Amino acid sequence: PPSRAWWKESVVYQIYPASFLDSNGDGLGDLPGIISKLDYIKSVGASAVWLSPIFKSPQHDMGYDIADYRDIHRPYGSVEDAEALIRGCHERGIKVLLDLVVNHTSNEHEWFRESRASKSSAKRDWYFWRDPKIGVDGTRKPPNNWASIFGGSAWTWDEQTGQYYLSLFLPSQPDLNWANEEVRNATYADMEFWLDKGADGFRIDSMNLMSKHPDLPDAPVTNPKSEYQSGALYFASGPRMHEYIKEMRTKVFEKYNCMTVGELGFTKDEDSVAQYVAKDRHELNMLFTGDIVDMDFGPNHKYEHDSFHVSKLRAITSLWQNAMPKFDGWNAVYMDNHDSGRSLSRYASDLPQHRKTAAKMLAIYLGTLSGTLFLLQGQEIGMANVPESWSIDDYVDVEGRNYYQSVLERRGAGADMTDVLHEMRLKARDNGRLPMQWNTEAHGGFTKGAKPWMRVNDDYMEWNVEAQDGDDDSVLSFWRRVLELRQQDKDVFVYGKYSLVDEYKDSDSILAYTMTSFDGKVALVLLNFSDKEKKVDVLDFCGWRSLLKEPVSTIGEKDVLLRAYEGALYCNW
Ligand code: ISL
Repeated sequence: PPSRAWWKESVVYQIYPASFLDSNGDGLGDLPGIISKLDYIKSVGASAVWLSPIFKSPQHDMGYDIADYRDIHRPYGSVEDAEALIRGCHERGIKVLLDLVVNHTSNEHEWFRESRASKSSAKRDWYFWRDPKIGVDGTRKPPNNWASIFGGSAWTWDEQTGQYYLSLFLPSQPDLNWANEEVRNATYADMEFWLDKGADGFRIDSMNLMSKHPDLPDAPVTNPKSEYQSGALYFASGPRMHEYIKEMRTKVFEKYNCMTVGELGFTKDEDSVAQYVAKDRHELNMLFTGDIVDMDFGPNHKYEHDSFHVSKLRAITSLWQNAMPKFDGWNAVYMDNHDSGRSLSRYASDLPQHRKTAAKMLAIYLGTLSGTLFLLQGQEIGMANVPESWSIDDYVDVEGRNYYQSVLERRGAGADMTDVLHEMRLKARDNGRLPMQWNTEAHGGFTKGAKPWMRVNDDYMEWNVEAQDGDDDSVLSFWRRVLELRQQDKDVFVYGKYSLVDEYKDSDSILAYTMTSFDGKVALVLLNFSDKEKKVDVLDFCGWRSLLKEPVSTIGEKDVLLRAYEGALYCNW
């Protein structure tokens, strides 16, 4: 039998607080709004929630720029509201994961204010301060050539003390210096503050960026078109990374029965991943590897064009499903989060004729894989990306807008930007952050106020929770059934052994695999990732039973007919 744990069996529902439900009409979601929907979340089949940052923040990056780890962003509520939320979850058997953003703080955090005050500040070393370089022409240059992940240099000039500070994301998100022991201990204390209030664990933001190469060397030129280069080689999974995680684990995690999931950008290979999650490493429970969300990112940049292909998904799925058992690691199974477009619109289809079928197919894919399952709010009702008709003014996220602006500057005012908007329509972070569509009232019932903080998707009249709740054929009802099956047969799905169906391992449209429990139960998963009807030969599986109502054709004959973007799930028990 597998080694079981509550955090392995959890279905985690990601809440994007700004966009979940506005209870007071100010246009922004809030904690009381979330509290009022806990029964709904439970009814979907979730057993945990992950809250994107709710802490005090000037919101230059939607709360991923924290000014006080022990206080709540006022428009979301108070510390008491957060406590009530945790209580409300626990009463329903729902665990609570908070977003731990400690690679950087906001520039409005007290630590940074002190650090910035003078070169001799006791907290100067809490961040990365460096003298400028002087160019051949005598001009001031950043200390190295690293690019910020959000565009421009990764260094911000500070006039007052005549030095630059490192900010891998926005200038308002200075990187903390984890090599400084005081920084680490202060952070641990803030973590315990929330664990003591009952939080059950953390999603750790940008986790592998916390150890930088001590010399901060220039990065090799990989993008000759750009003045600044990706410094990932020197700031991702750096030399002391594992030392920090082990320390965090002994000093904090082990004192609580808590769950940890690290966000792992840039690092994608099996050996490096094993170092974070192999059981005998005693580091983290699981990771979000970025590969599943960047299958259609361009070679140099997210918003450059590349196409999704089922072979990529098959390779990534097989890689992690097969890898984890080798070192007794654990998968985080997911496709969507707040940093990209929705998988339905990017990897399947949100066209009216396919949308419902495709959303159900993705539910089968996610719901049958081994690991801890993460859903993004709205995924359970088949929410889709913004429509093609939205203009740049409808997008609010800084990443996409910065990119658009940089291309516009390069091309010149008035240039045709259709191609850029098209890529944003697929991949912009706004897509994952759209307000929840609850019903057919104004703004999808997300807010009773006049103006939501960001535009609600145009399709809410048709695609909303209320319309799907009692409809047996809806995406929501389908997700509920899939999650029920997953719970009923954990040994097949959560803990099962994955194996590709040989005949389809090179197919350009079908992803087919089996999941097998330690005691011989087998489930067969067939997924059609093409917009054509496909006949799938299942001779070896004849006589098996369908676990779901769909597809219409049965497995009694030699072939199963899958409609465009249709999935099927069979079992031998
Ligand atoms: O969003 C990305 C690509 O579009 C990623 O590169 C992302 O920036 C990276 O995975 C880190 O993301 C996390 O930290 C950021 C924050 O903006 C993201 O929302 C968060 O998920 C800085 O805190």
